[in-house]
Amino acid sequence: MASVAMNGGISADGAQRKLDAIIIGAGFSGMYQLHCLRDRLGLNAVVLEAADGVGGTWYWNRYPGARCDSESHSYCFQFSDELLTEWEWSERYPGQAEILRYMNFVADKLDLKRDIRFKTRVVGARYDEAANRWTVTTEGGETLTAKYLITAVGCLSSANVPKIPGLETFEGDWYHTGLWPHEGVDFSGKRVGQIGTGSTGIQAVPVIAQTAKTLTVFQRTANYSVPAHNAPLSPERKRELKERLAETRRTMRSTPNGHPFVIENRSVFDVDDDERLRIFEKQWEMGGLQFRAAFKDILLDKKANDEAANFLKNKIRQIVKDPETAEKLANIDHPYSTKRPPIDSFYFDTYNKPHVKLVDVRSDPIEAITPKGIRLKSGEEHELDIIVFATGFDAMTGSLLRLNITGRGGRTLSESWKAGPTNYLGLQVSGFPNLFTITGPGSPSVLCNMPVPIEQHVEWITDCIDYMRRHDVEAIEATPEAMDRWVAHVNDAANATLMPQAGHSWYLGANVPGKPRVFMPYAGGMARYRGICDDVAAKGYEGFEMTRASAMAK
Ligand code: N01
Repeated sequence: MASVAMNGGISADGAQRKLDAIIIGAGFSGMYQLHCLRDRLGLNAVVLEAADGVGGTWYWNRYPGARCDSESHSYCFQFSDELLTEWEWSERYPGQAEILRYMNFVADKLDLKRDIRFKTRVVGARYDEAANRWTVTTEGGETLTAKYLITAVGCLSSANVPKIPGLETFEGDWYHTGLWPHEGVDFSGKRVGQIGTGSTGIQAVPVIAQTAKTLTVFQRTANYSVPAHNAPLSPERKRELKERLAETRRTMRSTPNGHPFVIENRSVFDVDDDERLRIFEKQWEMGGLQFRAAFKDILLDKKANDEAANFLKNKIRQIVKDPETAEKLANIDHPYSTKRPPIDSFYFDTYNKPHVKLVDVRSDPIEAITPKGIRLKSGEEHELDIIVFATGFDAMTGSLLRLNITGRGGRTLSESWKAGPTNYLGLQVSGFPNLFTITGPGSPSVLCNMPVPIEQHVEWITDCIDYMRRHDVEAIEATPEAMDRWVAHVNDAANATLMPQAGHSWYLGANVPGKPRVFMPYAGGMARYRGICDDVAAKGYEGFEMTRASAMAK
């Protein structure tokens, strides 16, 4: 053990200790990666985190209604029975504040915070070929160096505020859901406008409507949603979940999306119309993301998808009383679940409130933000006191590119990814030795219940570094050929589904003007992906070039 107290890579006397690994980000990924490298492998590792606390996405996303769409018993670390048994969730779906408490519980339990440097934003990382080390620069101008650089920056952490002319002239207040003020926002007596109806916007609308004087929702793309049916967990349910920990873990590891439910082994047209309706009704009553698990072909066959889509559109028409508003909400242009499917708590019902209004900005786009509010192309102006941007993220690549990473030969990651992200297994990019990207593009990540791919990635990276140390390997780097094969496989996996048909989804990068259109996550399923990664490791890290110490010295 070190004799001087360490804090985030700096010893008490201010000197920097020689680091083996720098991890960027203290969300689920960074916390577990630190635990694995430090406590399992005995490495000197530090986490650099921009925020002043752990939590990652749950630290920043404090918007009204922020809640996880994965069920609480599955939205947590599975690697430790102790953590699983000691922690108790209160609701079916965990709210933001409870998740943050959970993450602090884990960080304290594993004594992680002493090796996390908070309020330390990384602004650059450069690979030094001669030294085989990464030099990381922080916003405060410090530099730290380490052999391994591991990004744990999340897939949805680079907020996307659309460049609408006139925002700077707005006399009211505006907020992005992903950068929400910690002290909260008081909507009472205010005329609120919300742009965006993705998973976030759909969660925020019912809560903002509770206190706002008026709420105007600006909808560009209508969206499906299934009720979450969130509720406190009863003592019986809590007991049952504790008794079934091992079974839940097994299910989560065997399903394509890491959720604790299985996809039924039947097709939509295996059953007649009445039976299908009965099944959809049952799923609707059950609520949550498992709606899509009622049949195995909803994401594969357009006709099958139409059945689910029409059922959900009819639900909107039944819930929303004003037919014109109902039609705007049900006028959905993409197959169900080809964009991330939201779940909600009284989203559509909220439009029955007299002070809540829906504006279709597909037919009449937002032209400008004025000092008084939002003006549409037709000239119609909406006067507002507060604008909420629920406009999503520069997903999957945004948070990596803003780290300004430079690899071998001075080549930057943004140059390498000019035409879209390319890598091997979502984990490594050729030209960037010893850089690992947890849940990078090309990995299943966002198509899953996130803790599952995160744990798998972290464990794979840990095993890989352990292997390197035991085999005298100094550097690992994906080969260009392995990358090309993987990118082709990622494309094939996406094209085998209906997902690329949602042309404006953030899966394709289409929500950010100028971003290359590439289907980013791996749609082949988590269980299959895990098998591929295991196989690569079992074959001595096939597709990676390993440089031994003896070769380095030459
Ligand atoms: O972002 P989004 P999000 N003018 O990109 C609209 C995860 N999440 O923050 O579809 C007008 O999905 C945009 O319209 P369009 C989850 O993975 C998880 O809601 O581009 N509108 C869309 O309606 C989710 O998928 C949980 O036409 C504009 C909305 O803004 C991901 O986060 C909870 C616009 C953006 O939707 C992102 O969801 C919540 C413009 N200029 C979220 N620009 C969990 O449960 C954008 N829009 C863990």
